[in-house]
Parts: sequence; structure tokens; C-alpha cells
Amino acid sequence: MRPHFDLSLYLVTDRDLSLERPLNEVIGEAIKGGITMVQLREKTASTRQFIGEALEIKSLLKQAKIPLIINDRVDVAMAIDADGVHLGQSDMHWKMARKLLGPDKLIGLSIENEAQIEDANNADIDYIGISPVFTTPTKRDLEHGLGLGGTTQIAKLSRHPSVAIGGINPTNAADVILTGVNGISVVSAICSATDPASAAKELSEIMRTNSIS
Ligand code: TZP
Ligand code: MG
Repeated sequence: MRPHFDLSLYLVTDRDLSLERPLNEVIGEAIKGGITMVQLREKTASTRQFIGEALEIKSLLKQAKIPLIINDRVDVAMAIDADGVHLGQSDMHWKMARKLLGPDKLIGLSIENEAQIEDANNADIDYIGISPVFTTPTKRDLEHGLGLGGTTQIAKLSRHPSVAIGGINPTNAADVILTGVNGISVVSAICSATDPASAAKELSEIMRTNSIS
């Protein structure tokens, strides 16, 4: 059976934006603030370092009953028996990932425009990431933000639950939730906060009070 998951407040990590604190410290604080899901996104560490870190974080999240998703790296997800992977449009195809991971793992897929929705709707995946809602310095290879209108449209067309990502912070989180997504995903709003626990708590509270689903 696939793990139960809650997209409400989905933390995506970035070690370079974490103010030189170890990721498990930032995640530990964010758990206190109410995050519901974590994606380890590692672009600079070696594979061995990534695996070591992922194992530590896995045990932290297991205690909190929060699923651990690995960005891109199906091999790392398999090696540490993570709850699933998150794939972008140019990463391994979801079909191949499903074959490798089996039926009991979660697969999330990034959707960057309406044209990609039809394939996603027919895919054996568990959720979509709508990306990016707003342009963000955290991920510079993205052309333009979908905006609230584009996000609403994709969320409406999707048969899978959706989480929005890109430039989300406490100022715009309520508007993003009103697009109909099931959750919000953030990097810098939590990783770069001086107090990740209160940053997560603030977002979690906004999520709870504005949620329509
Ligand atoms: N994918 C689309 S936007 C993004 C990713 C990983 C980065 C979001 O970062 P932030 O700091 O929450 O804007
Ligand atoms: Mg990717």
C-alpha cells in the first residue's frame, strides 16, 4: 500500500539556502511548526553524502510520521527506502520510475503548463507539483510564473491532488490556496527563515484557515 500523504505544507530542502545550518536541524524545527511532507532536493552533495543525509532525515521524519520524498534520484530513493520520488519533466519518465520503485511508493510529477496535464492525468502518479506559481530566485531555469490564474486552471484540470510551488511566502500563501490546490510547497520561506519553526507555523496556520478542500 502507498503511504498516506498530506500535501498541505510541503517543505522542499535546499542546503545552500539554509543559512549554514545542517538540514536535519532545519527540518526538525519545521516539523515543530507543522510541515506535512518533505522533499530532499540535493544538487551539490555527492551521492554518498546525499544518502547519508537522507538516512538521518528519514529517521527524523519516521518519528513524526511525515513522508520523505527524494527529488530526481530514483536510485537514492530505492537505496534508502524512501516513501517516494518527485520528478520533473526532464527527469526519468514516471513509467520507468514506477517500474523500478514498484506499486507501493509515491511519485510526484512537476507540471509547468496546461499541455502537460493530459499525460499526467493518465499517469500512475500520486500528485502533481504546479510549477512555478511565481518566478523565484531559488530556481532560475524556469521561464515565467503561471500566476494565480494559470495555477487555478491546472489544479482544476488535474485528476491528481496538486501542490503549488515557486515564490510562495506568508504574504501570498492565502491567495495560492484559493486557486484550489491541495497544498503549498516552499523552499526559502522555511529553509532561509531565521526561525524555521515559526515560519512553518505561520504558513500552516494560513493553510488551515484558508483551505477550501
Ligand atoms: N521548483 C519550482 S520553483 C522551485 C522548485 C524547486 C523553487 C521554489 O523555491 P521558493 O524559495 O519556495 O520560491
Ligand atoms: Mg528534477
